[in-house]
Amino acid sequence: MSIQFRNREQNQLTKWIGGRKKYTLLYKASRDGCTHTAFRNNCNNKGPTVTVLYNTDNFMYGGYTSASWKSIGNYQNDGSAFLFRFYQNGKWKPVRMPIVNAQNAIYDHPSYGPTFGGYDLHTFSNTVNFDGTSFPLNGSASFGVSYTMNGENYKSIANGHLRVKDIRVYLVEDLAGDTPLDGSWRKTAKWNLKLLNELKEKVEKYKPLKDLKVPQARILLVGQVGAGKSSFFNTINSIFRGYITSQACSGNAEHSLTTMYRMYQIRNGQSGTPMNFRLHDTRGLEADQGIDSHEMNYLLDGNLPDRHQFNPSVPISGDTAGFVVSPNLSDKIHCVIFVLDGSIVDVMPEKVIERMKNLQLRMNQRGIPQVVLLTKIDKVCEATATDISRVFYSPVIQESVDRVSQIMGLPRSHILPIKNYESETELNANVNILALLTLQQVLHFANDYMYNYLDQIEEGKVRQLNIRE
Ligand SMILES: Nc1nc2c(ncn2[C@@H]2O[C@H](COP(=O)(O)OP(=O)(O)O)[C@@H](O)[C@H]2O)c(=O)[nH]1
Ligand SMILES: [Mg+2]
Repeated sequence: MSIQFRNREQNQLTKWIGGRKKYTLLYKASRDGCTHTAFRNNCNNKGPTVTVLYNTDNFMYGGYTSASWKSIGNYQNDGSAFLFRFYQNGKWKPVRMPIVNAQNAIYDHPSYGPTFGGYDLHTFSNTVNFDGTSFPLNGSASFGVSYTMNGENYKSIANGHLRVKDIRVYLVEDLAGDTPLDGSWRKTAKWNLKLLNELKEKVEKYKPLKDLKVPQARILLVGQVGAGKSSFFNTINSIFRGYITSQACSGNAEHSLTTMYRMYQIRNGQSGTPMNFRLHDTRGLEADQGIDSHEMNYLLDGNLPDRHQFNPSVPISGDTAGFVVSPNLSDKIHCVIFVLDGSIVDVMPEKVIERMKNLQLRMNQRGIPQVVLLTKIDKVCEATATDISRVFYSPVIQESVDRVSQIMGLPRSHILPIKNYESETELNANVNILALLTLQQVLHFANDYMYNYLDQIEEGKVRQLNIRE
């Protein structure tokens, strides 16, 4: 038995859970570290998850919960939770152990790893170091407290110890809701001029939450040079201008064409007044240069001014020209868009992925929602190139979306395929619809972040502290 989570295991789980399911890796101890912070940063507030332990004697087992991990410091109720075993001594021996005391389905403590029941299975607390061959987990297993064991015990499930090669947590999502009957893999309203006008109007009327006195949602674009960050701004800008513009320089260049931080406004076509969101265009992110976590902290917290000149040889500090010393919520980033070139996601360098993961950590620490803009889909699927409205019917694009969702550990609904204007001289209704669907989605996520912030204010929990590492 190798360390994996393939069709056999996935199909078995789906049978136990019911319906049609899709699994996305959120957390991997061997990659992210066996620490409560890594687990919490990657898995809190994501939805139903399955935790899988790979023990050193080739026992593979774990637990499923439909409750979202949240660090509430208490038990969570979940009548559909269960523990399970896939392999015993490397042999396929699937067994499911259902919850009996639903009140105590999981114990959701901020300094704990995944913990099921009245400590039926407590994986670890705080930090466990890799000892060269395994993670000797510091949790405990009192199987049979909140779950029925169906004749199984600690020995038959885990060989009586908690030494594991890895712990993985996967997001469990519904496939059915995402697969409309007409053959498309993502449901949208019918694409026509009515939809286009409705979308435009919604974006024009968009307002961030009133109570927070945030005049504009701030959306940060992050990605490799040439991924299409500047082109996305140009595309949105063109839609509202009513003709193709290229205000933000775009093009192919070895290094980043964008060396200046720009907080682009988009003006409402009719009145010419700026709309209530800004797209922040940054310099590129490369394997060994470009935007790093240090810079990212300042970007996310709103410390850097519009037109800040990125200078790799001078690290950002309080002395940086125009440095915003005490930014408030309206200066901060409310949603991040990772821009990935859809035509090369298969060959994205490992180092770039690693860097993005690092940046994600900064965003997760702040609870900032993230989406992926998958650009250049016209280069991925010919049918879509000739008719952009085919995008959600294209199996190739669906596959790319799945893969990126795995790589980034984000739900598939956060992966948004797009075609930017690049060589066109005239607007196209379907290109506009897709771009506006995407923008609308992003604005929803920005609002989610602000709602969360509002909740925290009401609970008196907002710490004015900026997170720095
Ligand atoms: N075919 C195609 N080309 C695109 C698309 N988006 C951007 N491009 C091209 O990709 C190149 C890099 O885009 P740019 O916006 O400058 O990338 P940035 O470095 O992320 O700002 C330009 O030549 C664009 O015309 C797209 O959706 N389809
Ligand atoms: Mg650019």
